[in-house]
Amino acid sequence: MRDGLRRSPKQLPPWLFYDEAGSLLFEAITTLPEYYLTRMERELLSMHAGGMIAQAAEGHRLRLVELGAGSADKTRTLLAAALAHQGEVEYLPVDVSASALEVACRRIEAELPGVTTRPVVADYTQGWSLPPSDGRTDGQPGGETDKYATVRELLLWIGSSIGNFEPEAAEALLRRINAAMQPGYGLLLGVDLAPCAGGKCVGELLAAYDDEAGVTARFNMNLLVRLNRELGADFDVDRFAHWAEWNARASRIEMHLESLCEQRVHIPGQGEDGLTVHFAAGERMHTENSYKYTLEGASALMARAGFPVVERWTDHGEWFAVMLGRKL
Ligand code: AVI
Repeated sequence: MRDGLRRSPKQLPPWLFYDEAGSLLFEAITTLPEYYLTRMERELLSMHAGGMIAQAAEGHRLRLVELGAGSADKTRTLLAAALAHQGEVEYLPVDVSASALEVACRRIEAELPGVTTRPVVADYTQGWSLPPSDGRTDGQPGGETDKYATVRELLLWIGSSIGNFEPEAAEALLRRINAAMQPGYGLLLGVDLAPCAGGKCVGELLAAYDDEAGVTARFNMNLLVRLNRELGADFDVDRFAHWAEWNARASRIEMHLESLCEQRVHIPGQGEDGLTVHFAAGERMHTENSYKYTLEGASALMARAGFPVVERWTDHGEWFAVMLGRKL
């Protein structure tokens, strides 16, 4: 954070958004009329869950691993389809928040008997290790009553979370994951698509990041509230404003916090850590990128990371896509 505030232009890392208040605000964002991403992805998952699971399984038993599972709300349709496919399902949600995982797992096990949850508390950008499969290790028969000979993993990275990574970082992460996977394992990726003729327009995209009710603005400003509370900084939140813009060249939505006047902010700390930051009037501090891909761009990225696309599902206007890749 201090490093980012010393840079020009200033920037803060987007993972800072997700303290308790920020996570609640994000949940609220996902229900906004303008934030089509969650709604469209949920629709695609519920319409095609059976096909997604069948394509990923190719006649094998699946175990589902989800990166950044959070409340795992949209995952339930996939889990239900996996239950229909194989009777029992192992589900391994990976998330930094132990409490979010606990709530999600309890709810899933209550609602979907036959699903065994095995939460993995980890920051998935830093690597993680999965517990071995539940008595049905890779390549081993699952027992006399098991009609599936082997277990395959399907990695879920949904919610357009890939968009918050620099494309090179996303590719590097997927490559690392791919290296630890067996041939035949799958990746199901949720991708928000770039504006295009016949698809969403820039105005519709921007509205998703600058909603009427101001929830995204509160989400963005919560960064300052958090720095005040946790580091004793003295940001005056009334002197900053939420700013969202479409960067067509980089194909990303950028969120910023704009200083409404010339001001100084102090962040206390020992020695070098203490910091007084000067903001010019109108100066913007960059807080988040949300990259939007073309279908071709997303397919190419997946292929470069070792997951050539075997099928993709989109809405008629191609606003959002869910893509299935498979390690060869
Ligand atoms: C979590 N992530 C996919 C969201 C997005 O759309 O990039 C975060 C977000 N930022 C503002 N609104 C939602």
